[in-house]
Amino acid sequence: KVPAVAQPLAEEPAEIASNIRYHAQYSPHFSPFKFEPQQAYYAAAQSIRDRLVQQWNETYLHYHKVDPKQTYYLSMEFLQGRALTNAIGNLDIQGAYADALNKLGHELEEIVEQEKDAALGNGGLGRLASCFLDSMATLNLPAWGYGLRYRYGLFKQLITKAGQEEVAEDWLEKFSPWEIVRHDVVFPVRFFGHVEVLPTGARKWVGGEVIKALAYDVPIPGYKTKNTISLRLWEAKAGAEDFDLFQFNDGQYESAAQLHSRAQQICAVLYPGDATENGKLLRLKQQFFLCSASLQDIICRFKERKDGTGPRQWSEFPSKVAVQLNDTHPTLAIPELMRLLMDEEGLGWDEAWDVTTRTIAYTNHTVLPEALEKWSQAVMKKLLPRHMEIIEEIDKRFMAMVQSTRPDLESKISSMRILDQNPQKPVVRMANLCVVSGHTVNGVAQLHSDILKAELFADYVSIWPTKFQNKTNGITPRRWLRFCSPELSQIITKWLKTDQWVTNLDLLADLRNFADNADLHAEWESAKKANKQRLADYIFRVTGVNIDPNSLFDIQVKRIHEYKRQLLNILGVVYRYKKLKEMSPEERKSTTSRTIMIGGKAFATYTNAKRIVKLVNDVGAVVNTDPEVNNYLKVVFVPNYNVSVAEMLIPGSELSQHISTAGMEASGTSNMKFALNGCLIIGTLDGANVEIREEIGEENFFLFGATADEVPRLRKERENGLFKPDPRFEEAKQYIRSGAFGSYDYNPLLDSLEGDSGYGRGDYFLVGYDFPSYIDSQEKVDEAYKDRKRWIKMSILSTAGSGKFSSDRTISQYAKEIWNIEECRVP
Ligand code: DL6
Repeated sequence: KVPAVAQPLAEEPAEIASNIRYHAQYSPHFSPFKFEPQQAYYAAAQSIRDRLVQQWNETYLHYHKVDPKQTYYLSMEFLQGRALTNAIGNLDIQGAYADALNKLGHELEEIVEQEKDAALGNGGLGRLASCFLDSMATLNLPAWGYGLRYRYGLFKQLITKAGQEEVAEDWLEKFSPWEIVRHDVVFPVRFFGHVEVLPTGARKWVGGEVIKALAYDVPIPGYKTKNTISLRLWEAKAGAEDFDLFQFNDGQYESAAQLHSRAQQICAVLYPGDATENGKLLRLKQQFFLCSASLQDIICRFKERKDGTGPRQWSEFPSKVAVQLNDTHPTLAIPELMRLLMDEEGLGWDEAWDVTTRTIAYTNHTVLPEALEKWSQAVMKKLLPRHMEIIEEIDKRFMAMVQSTRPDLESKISSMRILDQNPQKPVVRMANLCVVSGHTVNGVAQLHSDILKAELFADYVSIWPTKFQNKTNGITPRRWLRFCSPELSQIITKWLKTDQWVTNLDLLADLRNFADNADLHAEWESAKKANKQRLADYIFRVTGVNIDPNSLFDIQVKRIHEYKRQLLNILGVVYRYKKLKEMSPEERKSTTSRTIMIGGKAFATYTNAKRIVKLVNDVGAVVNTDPEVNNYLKVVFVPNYNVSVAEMLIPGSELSQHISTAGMEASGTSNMKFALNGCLIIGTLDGANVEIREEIGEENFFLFGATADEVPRLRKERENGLFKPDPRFEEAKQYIRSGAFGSYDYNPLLDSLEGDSGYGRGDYFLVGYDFPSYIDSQEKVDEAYKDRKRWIKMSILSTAGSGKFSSDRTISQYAKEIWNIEECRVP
């Protein structure tokens, strides 16, 4: 029995203001005598949360009644960013809240800045999951996100003389007003222990340690719809019964609360360092914790929504439940679902396998070998003995199936197996487990999906040709245009005579009709200017560097990785700087002034990535203080890149760099955000760049570099000493080696472009090979920028061609082609 819900909520600014005041006064979090921006933020957020809770309740009551098939998106990462602007935007109450805050003596713009980013993810994969939630809600799809409530999310990046330093980012320092703890949603999750055979012959996992998973719901409102779905985050807890009062009173404080401290470790941080065995074990624990709690919850919901005709049949499960694994991180959902069905619900192997394989689908997000998860069989056996048995059985049955039906694959079996029996290091290959057990496997851009089928999963394709699909990634147009660039949005709405593009992004194509219109050009340029000025002010605030809003704003922001080639960018900058130095003052005046901004976090133990961060900072320190050139070139490292910083950078960008070695970036999604905001792209034929270029027109894309199918041959040639470097490449490296940017020893970093890159071969990422075409392409950028009319037209056409990259399109395809779910709109 659920009590009636809908209470009328304040609509008028005066009523909203009084509701905010109510929260400021009665909220237990702050003393009621202050109403500074921070208190105003928390009070406003709580007032907005009331609305979200109401919509959430209505949504779930409705789902309960209709009992549709639902999708559960399991992800170890959700990069949510800030919630306030998004919530009032989606609820369509932005104006009323701005006015209400005004009445209380505050500006909305200042209030939203008080919110800390919820950074429960690393980069593209986590942000994609968050964009997907926004689209699922907006499309009224019955869906849930499941993740972990990390105490500390992605680290905060400080830039010091030494380069990048990491400190814990305390997003829950005070509290998060966006989550609702559900004390009635708690599941036990077991670790370690052993397997017992019951008299019936059934197997049962017993003993070990049992930690509680407690649910926190973050409501996710759709855009201008009542549907509000949930991101359910699990926190690990131990109970009072696990606290040894006797030991505590005996002064043994630590051992008295051992399980409490072990529970705390599980959700302490996103990505614990996994260089040690302990670190690996903890990461595996996290993954299992997510899978087990989520599946128990899903099964509970499945059972509770019976139609009155008696208990549900398990064979119905796949027609009510779709589980999507976001990469291999939640792979343990497969053996856990098998275990729950067999050991807890009493199904036989065949029935459980049928249910599991019709329920689970897997998205691959990378072809990088080091990112394809493999877990030691020994660790798995120790932590999850029953799951290891199940995995062994899946492996055994898979082998038998291949041997009996496909003798031609005999020589491939050892690499296709789930268990890698290498005697030195026997591991479980998680991607193989997903491919064998999932009904669908998808890549995240056409090129990436083609590579998966042709290379990584080629042998499986011959067994299951229809299992493999492509779902090109997308981004939510709400956060990534409508809310982050209100100026440009207004212009688009004005010229298209509708704001329907916010939920039907294909409508942007009609902007092509006005691509030469001088009035649109003037408005477009003025919106861009305003965004550039806002960005320049921000850069000055966070770095102290003054940048010229009339210069070309050129941005590369993403995780720092050698395959993403920030090193190519900065070598290009060094080359540009050297050429500027060699020019006469008159010659310099005819160049295109540029401000190059690079931002991103390097994984804490990734040495070369950290050296790249340091190099960008060192180059900036020299260039920005060189009076000969600093009117023509500035180089800024944007610290602590996160979702909120992206929302500031992207609207103000004019050129963005997506320059990975072809074949290595699965998709990229920032390329879509930049293009949508009218920013031109310089890039390789990699990931979603390929499709972006097709959509916006090749004449509007600055292309360079080797193609994916050329890469293996070029690497071979390089290994065989057949590569002849361009003199400009040598010149740039030499300039750094000469100490032009300080005394830090960059030789090991530069040597990676020549000798051993750590991947066993020199310049594995082909920076040297692509350098000359990159420089040539950058010269074309400089020329194009001088022709304002041409540039603005290209910018408009970039936005006009971005319709395909809405996550609404991506999610509609998942819904139809993988999940088989339908809209379930709250009346
Ligand atoms: O699909 C989202 C995102 C892609 O856009 C990036 O190209 C890709 O690198 C990223 N993949 C990962 C995988 N990491 N692991 N494991 O983050 O996914």
